[in-house]
Amino acid sequence: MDWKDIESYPNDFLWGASTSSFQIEGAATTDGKGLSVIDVMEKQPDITDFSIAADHYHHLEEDVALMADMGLKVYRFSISWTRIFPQGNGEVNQAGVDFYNRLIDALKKYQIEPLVTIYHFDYPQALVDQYGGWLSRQSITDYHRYATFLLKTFGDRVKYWLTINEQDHVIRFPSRLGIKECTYAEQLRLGYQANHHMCLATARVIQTFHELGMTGKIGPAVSYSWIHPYSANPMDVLASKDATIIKNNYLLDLHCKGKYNKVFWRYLEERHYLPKIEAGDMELLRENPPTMIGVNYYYSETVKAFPTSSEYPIGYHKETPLPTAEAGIFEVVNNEQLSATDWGWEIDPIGLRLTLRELYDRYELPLIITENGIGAYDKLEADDKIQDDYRIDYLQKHLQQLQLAITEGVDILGYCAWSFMDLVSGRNGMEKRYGFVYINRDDFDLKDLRRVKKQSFYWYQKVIRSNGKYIWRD
Ligand code: BGP
Repeated sequence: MDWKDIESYPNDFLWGASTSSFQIEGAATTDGKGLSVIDVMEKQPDITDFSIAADHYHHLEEDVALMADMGLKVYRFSISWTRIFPQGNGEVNQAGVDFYNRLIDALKKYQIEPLVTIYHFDYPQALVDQYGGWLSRQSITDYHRYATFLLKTFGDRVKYWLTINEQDHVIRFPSRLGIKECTYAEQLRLGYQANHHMCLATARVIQTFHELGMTGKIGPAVSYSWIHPYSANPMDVLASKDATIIKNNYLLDLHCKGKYNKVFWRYLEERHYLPKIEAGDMELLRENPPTMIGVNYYYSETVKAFPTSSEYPIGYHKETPLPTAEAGIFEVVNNEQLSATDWGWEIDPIGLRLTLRELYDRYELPLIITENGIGAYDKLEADDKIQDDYRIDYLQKHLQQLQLAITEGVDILGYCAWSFMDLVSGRNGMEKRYGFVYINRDDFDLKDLRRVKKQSFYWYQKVIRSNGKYIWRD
């Protein structure tokens, strides 16, 4: 497509960046905060835990001033459920409410729109202890109570809400679900039941959002990796279609269409993963779809057909947390056309555009990119410079494809890069950095936690100031 044909970013486009509470805040037990499943996770010997993270809890004003300096129009952050309700469903902890009031007020002072994730992995451990957390239907009531409290308390200043972050990841990581010691198949059976409860919990909160007369937008943040067929062999194409349903679309079909996709249902049935559905569940889902979809996109995947055999019967899968091979359906393979990050995530900006087009065609809801970025081993040079050209390159190419998707008619509200500042990676500690702002600490050496702007900070500042025009400069 020729430059003259590309539509500009809309004037009200929300240029932003993201974080999540447990990955930046630290202060894990400060001012009355209760324990989350993240706080009680078994410690990994070679990476840090989340107890201090970027110590944002004690750097709030400084961090928001940096956001303002960068020119952010929107900041996506999550609220720590156990700062608000330490026991998940008991008394309110006023100190937690005060902290988020300070954050939201500081953002508003600089005209930065808050985009709030209600729950991003850090589920209250007390609810797991009380009744098994998301595995029980009781979880729907408690999530609804917590979320309603947030809507009523912060809704005068917050327009944009994300209900649950990446629930497909929650169900696949035993620690995030609070499950210990069970087989992979049992984990998935329980996980799909939890998934059903999370969809119902989301629908109830969306219902309440409307009942309260809130005028902003609300929806889930889903992880989505575009899935290419390895070849033009129709078997590979079929594998990519099936993998797209089983890994991605099943969830948005539930949220947005209020139904279990047929291919997905058969998949669950054949493997004995079917969830228990009660009367009224599907109506609740159908009647309360989201009004926007948050999209977390980092990489694409490429799959081949994986026929069953006596060695690999139905039900066989590689025991990786995120599915990489399922007998009878698909197997993830390397894509020689693409380069990858140091952690093997294949970099595919066109995959982002394909994803946005697919989601908009299928669900016809406004989209917001809630995560997109590159994890890397950034190096702090002696003169306090961090030359992260690879990050600029990654973001630039993705933003170009995003603009092409807008040109092609996709309704995109905004773009939040992951992440505003360095944070503790979900699975790789401090060495895998994502931020525009460097946090001066390592896994086991806290140093001075100094904030240092990376090259990408200055680059993104120019992108925002030019409303996107700068992404076309070499
Ligand atoms: C998403 C999560 C984020 C973040 C990101 C990067 O799945 O929503 O919380 O962690 O992935 O992943 P990682 O930190 O494992 O590289």
